[in-house]
Amino acid sequence: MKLVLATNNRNKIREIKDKFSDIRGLTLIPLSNIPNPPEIIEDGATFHENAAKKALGIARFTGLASMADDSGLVVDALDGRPGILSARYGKADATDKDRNLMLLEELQGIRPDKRSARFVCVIAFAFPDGKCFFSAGRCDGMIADSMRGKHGFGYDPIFYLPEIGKTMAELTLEEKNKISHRARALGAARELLLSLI
Ligand code: ITT
Repeated sequence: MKLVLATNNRNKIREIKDKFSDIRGLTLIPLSNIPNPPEIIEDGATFHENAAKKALGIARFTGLASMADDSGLVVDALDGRPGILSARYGKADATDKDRNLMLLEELQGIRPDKRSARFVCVIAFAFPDGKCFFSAGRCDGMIADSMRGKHGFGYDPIFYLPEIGKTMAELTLEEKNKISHRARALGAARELLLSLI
């Protein structure tokens, strides 16, 4: 079975490949291998809506099954921000580091017990006929008071896991892929994939 990964985020692709590489009979096709894919506007109101838009848009365009990931960081003290806007939080030309520093600034003076946050990931599988299936995962933690760690991407350096005593960016890919929101969502998605192959 061929499955197009409807994402432009190379870090997501790495994590997905690491999780699915052992599935026999599954060929993962990165979006970069598809000539002139349509631009998908992520204007949905939820992670589910945006994941479905990305997966359906690419499934219809390629005529192949497609999988998309919509994910983000939900911070309780910020009423859920950045949430679905995680990739675009802050200034238009902001880097991951800029976004992390901005969040730390926004949470300055907030006590540790009020710094709870979670990563959320929704995976959508879509088919050219318009059928769409979802799986979701979350990972709970808190916002650290500084950036730590060199692995991962996005908000990993400021996402602290109290039970492990490290930020997500201090975990190797293998360690992150045991506990992350994406790993959990992919675990459920895997069952669906296996039933389709
Ligand atoms: P695609 O839409 O092409 O998949 P994207 O990066 O724009 O790529 P999203 O719209 O789903 O993806 O935004 C997800 C953002 O949430 C991502 O850019 C990070 O800032 C953050 N994020 C998601 N998962 C993360 C993770 O595992 N670690 C750190 N940050 C993460």
